[in-house]
Amino acid sequence: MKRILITGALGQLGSEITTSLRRRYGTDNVVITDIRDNTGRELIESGPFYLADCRDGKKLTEIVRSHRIDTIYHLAALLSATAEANPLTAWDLNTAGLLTVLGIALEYSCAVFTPSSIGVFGPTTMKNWTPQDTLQRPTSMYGITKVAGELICDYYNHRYGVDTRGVRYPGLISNVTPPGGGTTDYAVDIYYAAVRKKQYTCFLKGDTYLDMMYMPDAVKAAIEIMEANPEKLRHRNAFNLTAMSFSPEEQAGYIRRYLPEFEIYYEIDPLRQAIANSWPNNMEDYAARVEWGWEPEYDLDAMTRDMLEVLTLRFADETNAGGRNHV
Ligand code: NAD
Ligand code: AKB
Repeated sequence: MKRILITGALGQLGSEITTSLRRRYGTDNVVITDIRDNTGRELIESGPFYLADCRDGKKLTEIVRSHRIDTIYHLAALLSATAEANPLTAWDLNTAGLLTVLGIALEYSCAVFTPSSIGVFGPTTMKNWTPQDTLQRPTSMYGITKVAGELICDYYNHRYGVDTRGVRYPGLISNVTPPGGGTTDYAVDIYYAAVRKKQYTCFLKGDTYLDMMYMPDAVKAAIEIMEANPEKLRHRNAFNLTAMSFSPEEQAGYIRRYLPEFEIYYEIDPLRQAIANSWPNNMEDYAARVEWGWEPEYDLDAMTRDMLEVLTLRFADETNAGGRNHV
């Protein structure tokens, strides 16, 4: 049975990974941490939780030792839009946090999952069917920290034998915890606005294509890659991973299949548009499929149907505050 530590556990990804991992490995075997405790009350109260900055090596070491942790899901990071507004904070958190975790993993023989992102690519990368191994010259601070993260994780693997693994997630869409300041946040917000107001004003242009994934698939990937046979993993940090690619206009079209009166408007945010323009339209994820059997379950239609169903139920009765868990 794995004994897991999660950093940044109350965020968009962490909150749903926590629920799934606790169901799979037992609540007491999944210790969660975050720098804040003003949200996620249910998660905090349902099992071991510590307030901890992921750069605080002493505190994390105490937790790893006392809970005999063997696997770390390191999720604490600043996302692309927030990172661009605070570049030096982002550099510090995204790189120093990871180095702290890797140092502890080396000392206590832990495996480490670190999510990378489509943000590792830049304007000189091939935009369509972006390959696994290709040019990575990102122009955003987020992307720079994520490329550094991929490289340092590989380094700890080949130099010290630490079992590091990671995926390049696309934009993640969910209905449990709101997104934390990324360029792809519009693809989540649009469903909430569609259900509550029947209209949405998008900050990206209507023809901006980006890779996306529904949260149940993202959680499945995080679990499957950490359970994969290590001998088969040639690309440890990190695997291209996608489930679908669409533009805001296309997503609005799918929403109209279920809510015909839905309208989309545009008010472009130049900062987030510039970041989106530098990312791939769509990636290929062949290496993940071959090396550990990756296969997504949700496409745009299935995700749209599920998001609208869950949110319609939730907002029909505002007292039903929790989200639905999928995995
Ligand atoms: P998020 O912003 O929703 O959550 C991050 C969490 O980290 C927050 O709960 C925050 O309080 C916590 N945190 C911030 N500073 C911290 C610190 N110093 N110490 C400990 N915790 C701290 O982000 P997310 O969407 O859950 O992303 C998780 C990981 O997945 C990140 O590495 C991100 O780059 C990656 N990722 C996310 C997406 C996406 O669309 N959500 C896509 C690609 C990659
Ligand atoms: C962001 O937009 O910053 C994230 C990501 C794709 O890494 N959602």
